[in-house]
Amino acid sequence: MITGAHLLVKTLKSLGEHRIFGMCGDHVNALFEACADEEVGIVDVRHESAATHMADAWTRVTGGVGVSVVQGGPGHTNAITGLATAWASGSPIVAISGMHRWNLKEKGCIQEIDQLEQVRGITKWSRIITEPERLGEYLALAFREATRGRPGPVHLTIPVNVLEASIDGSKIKIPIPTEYEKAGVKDTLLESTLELLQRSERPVVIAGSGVWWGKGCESLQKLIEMTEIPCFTTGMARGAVSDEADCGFGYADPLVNPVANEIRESDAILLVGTRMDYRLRFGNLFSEKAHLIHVDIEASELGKNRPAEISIQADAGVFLSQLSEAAGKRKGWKSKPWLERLRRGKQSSLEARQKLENSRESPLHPLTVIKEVRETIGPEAIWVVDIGDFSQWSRVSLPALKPGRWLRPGPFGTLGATIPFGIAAKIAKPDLPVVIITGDGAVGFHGWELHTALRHKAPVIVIVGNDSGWGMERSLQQASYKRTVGVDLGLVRYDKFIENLGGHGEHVEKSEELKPALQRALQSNKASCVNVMIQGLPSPLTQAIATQAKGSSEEKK
Ligand SMILES: Cc1ncc(C[n+]2csc(CCOP(=O)(O)OP(=O)(O)O)c2C)c(N)n1
Ligand SMILES: [Mg+2]
Repeated sequence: MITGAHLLVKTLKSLGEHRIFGMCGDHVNALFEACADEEVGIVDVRHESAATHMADAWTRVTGGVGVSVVQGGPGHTNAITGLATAWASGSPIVAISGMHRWNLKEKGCIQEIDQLEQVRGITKWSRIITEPERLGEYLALAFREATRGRPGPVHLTIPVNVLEASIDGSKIKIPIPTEYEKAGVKDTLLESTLELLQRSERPVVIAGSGVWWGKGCESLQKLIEMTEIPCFTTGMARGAVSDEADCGFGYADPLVNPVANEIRESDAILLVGTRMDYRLRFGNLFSEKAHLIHVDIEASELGKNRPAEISIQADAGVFLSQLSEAAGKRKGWKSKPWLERLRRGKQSSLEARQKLENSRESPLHPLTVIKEVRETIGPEAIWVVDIGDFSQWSRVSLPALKPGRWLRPGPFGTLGATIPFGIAAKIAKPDLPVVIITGDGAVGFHGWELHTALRHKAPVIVIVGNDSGWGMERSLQQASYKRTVGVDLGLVRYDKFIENLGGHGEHVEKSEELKPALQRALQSNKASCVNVMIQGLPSPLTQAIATQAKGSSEEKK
């Protein structure tokens, strides 16, 4: 005889996951017990939203499926922001919430809420499991639903009596993962795509998260090296082609990457694995005359906001593998004068920011901080970059060099998600430095998870750009209303906060203090916080938004 919880955990292992992110609670304690018996690791957090954020980052970094486990009722509602963040980014996670005993349903017991109703708009699929014998079957279904088609979060609510129930384990088959072949694209579509790109004078490729989820990064690199078509990246495809590669031109966003202004001049654009949403200005980032080829796993995304000339419903990885092979059979690829023009643009934007990067002012210019961090930590780092202005400056000057090493909260714009993101990334990749770039406002959301980082020996380095306030909103308020309200935080020593928890703290006011402080933080091998006093300057992105109409906050990323 085994418990329902044991069946669930045995299935989890069979599906390839050996770790969960969560918080204890009487609804899920049986599940924690089963994890201990089955040697499944538990990253126990200080707030349930951190559990879903960690599951999200785990998924992004490992390519697996992150699993969170939380108490029903308030544990469940606390986890929702992490779920919504994963939903907007298309991260496949399985979020499990406990629940009171099933036979108390609708009697008015403590922590009762319609949990499925709460997550309906932010999950691909959600179920309550009431039969303990079916727990394994439902977990396997949840994994499938999370990963098939466009990936995304799914949810399971499990009443405590179902987890605690005794069942005859010998009668139950533990599910195993299902491997399947993904459908390919017709040769004629590949040929017309290549024809269009080869005929054009100013082609570009814009790669988005679908390339990462579809495991298409290598094929993309091959395609770009062979064809010498300039490539821009966004979302989880950052680094799929290095920003420093000959044909890699960085962020597909002119507000953080001046070379991306050239995208408007392109006459043929291959959009692969990315939606035509606000990041691509709903399709207005391109000239009206440009020929568009749009490839997405979700047919409903094709033609949304702007019709493409060729629309292909396909997994980005399958498509790129076929396309790079077909491109290799074609003769006549040669670099176009356009490529040189973009290279000059890349060089001049590097030069344009050098003066600020080398400034010795105090408080420090954000670009000075980022340059020092970039050079001291080195090219192997996983960068985890938040939402506020200090983070937006980092988007300008931190290059993405390898796939899977650049994490952001994504289109939900969840300020503060980066601390749980970074901790999960460090647990997933303990040999790589993980650096969290965040603001003094953002650090307040999940700062207590640094305690989790310390307990779980995940030595992340948190760089707090401290401008004593909610800087981005301060600048936007000033621009729109000519005064500021509710944006000042005063000086808080976040380095002392982490020291109090047992971690390593550094406080930096002058540029020459920064490098040694970063080195000490690295060497401490503990979760650390470098509190750097910076000038609260609007980033180029915020400057651009400030010149637009009030409330255009959808531009913020
Ligand atoms: C959860 C959440 N709350 C509020 C916001 C709105 N918001 C965006 S940037 C910002 C200010 C960030 O301040 P800080 O983290 O100190 O960074 P700074 O801009 O000062 O560098 C706020 C409040 C948001 N994006 N997400
Ligand atoms: Mg701030």
